[in-house]
Amino acid sequence: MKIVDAKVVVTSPGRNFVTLKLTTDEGLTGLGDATLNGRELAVVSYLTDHVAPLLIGLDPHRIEDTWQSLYRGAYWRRGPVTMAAIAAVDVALWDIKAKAAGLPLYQLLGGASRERVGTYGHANGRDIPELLDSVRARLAEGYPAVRIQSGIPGLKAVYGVSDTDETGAPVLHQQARPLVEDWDTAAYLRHVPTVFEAVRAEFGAELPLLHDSHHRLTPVQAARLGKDLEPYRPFWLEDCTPAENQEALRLVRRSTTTPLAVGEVFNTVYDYQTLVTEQLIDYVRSAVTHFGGVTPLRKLFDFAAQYQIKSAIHGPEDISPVGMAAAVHLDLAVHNFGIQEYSGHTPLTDEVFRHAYTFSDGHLHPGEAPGIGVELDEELAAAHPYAAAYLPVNRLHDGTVHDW
Ligand code: CS2
Ligand code: MG
Repeated sequence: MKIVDAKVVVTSPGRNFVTLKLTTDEGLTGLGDATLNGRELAVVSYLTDHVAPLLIGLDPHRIEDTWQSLYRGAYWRRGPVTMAAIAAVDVALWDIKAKAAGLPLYQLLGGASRERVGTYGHANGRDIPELLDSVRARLAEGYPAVRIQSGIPGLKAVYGVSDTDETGAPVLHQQARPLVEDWDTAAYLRHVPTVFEAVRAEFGAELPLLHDSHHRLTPVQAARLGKDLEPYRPFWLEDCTPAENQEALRLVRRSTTTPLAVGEVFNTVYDYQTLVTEQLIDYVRSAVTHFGGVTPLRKLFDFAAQYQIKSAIHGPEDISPVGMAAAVHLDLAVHNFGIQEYSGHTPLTDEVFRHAYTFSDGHLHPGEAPGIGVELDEELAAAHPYAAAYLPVNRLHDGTVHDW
């Protein structure tokens, strides 16, 4: 079998998605997600101008060899653009291989290790009453766990809250320049424990509660928050401090027993080496789409398993249904599964990307369709062209730019 066509489809059914479609001489097709929120066109060019021509004529069954050739052959390694492009090729090849076998992908990854995949949803509120209503809405949808993000008194626009739709998913800012949000760490550190206090008082001690600090704290501030939240037993505190400096988590780890989740912005195993081998975290967060695909992410989970660390694949609405489908196959198969983030997508997105995975009673299942189980409606995709969109940027009151 040989690859005869490699096509990049960019569509925006409510937000931008980049999809790679590979076609073989036997008529089999494979899809891969290459969406990098806010920098989509960089990956489009990487794929279109530098990778697609190299794929024509290759044997699609040689997934490992193709992955190694794209990673090592580029010379310039790692980084979100490179690894999103490689991920799209990897997932499309797994899609083809599984279709050729007539099996759902998870069966090629060792088969099911569980009956279904547990998830968490996003609850957001500009204030605590609004957040409590959002938690109720997620519980009514069956989510067994909920991430809670709240507005901060004195701040106008805060991550995960300033622009969210009725499902709690952040609304895309289709604009020529990034929206500027404001930040005050001291106000945040004072407020978050009161948020947990209110949610625990309303929903009790057992509901798994997650929170995302979104890279905004120093290590000692993260240690402070981890300790302050211990009475509320969080399921995890996510991205508590920028973790490119992996050693920064040592201070946090020795200061608190609050479980830590890190890694949605990480794209190779080297970003985790110290975090995993020193057991500085409890969950690895990379998505199939940003980590180079199923092939390397499975290896990361096996590496993490040696240190009793679990998976928690990144799953907001800017991971396309193609990337989500690949994630759910991996979730069903790996032994050290932790939890799957799931925001869902707009109805139009689900029409563009018809998927076999299902979400019911707070759990996902990849379905039994051969491959990853996603069909792309290219005509409908073409009817919703790319629209420039940026992630917000964050500034302190004095105007200093801060992590968003
Ligand atoms: C967030 C993401 O889901 C999360 O944990 O960190 O929503 C993140 O803000 C977006 O994926 C950025 O594109
Ligand atoms: Mg996050």
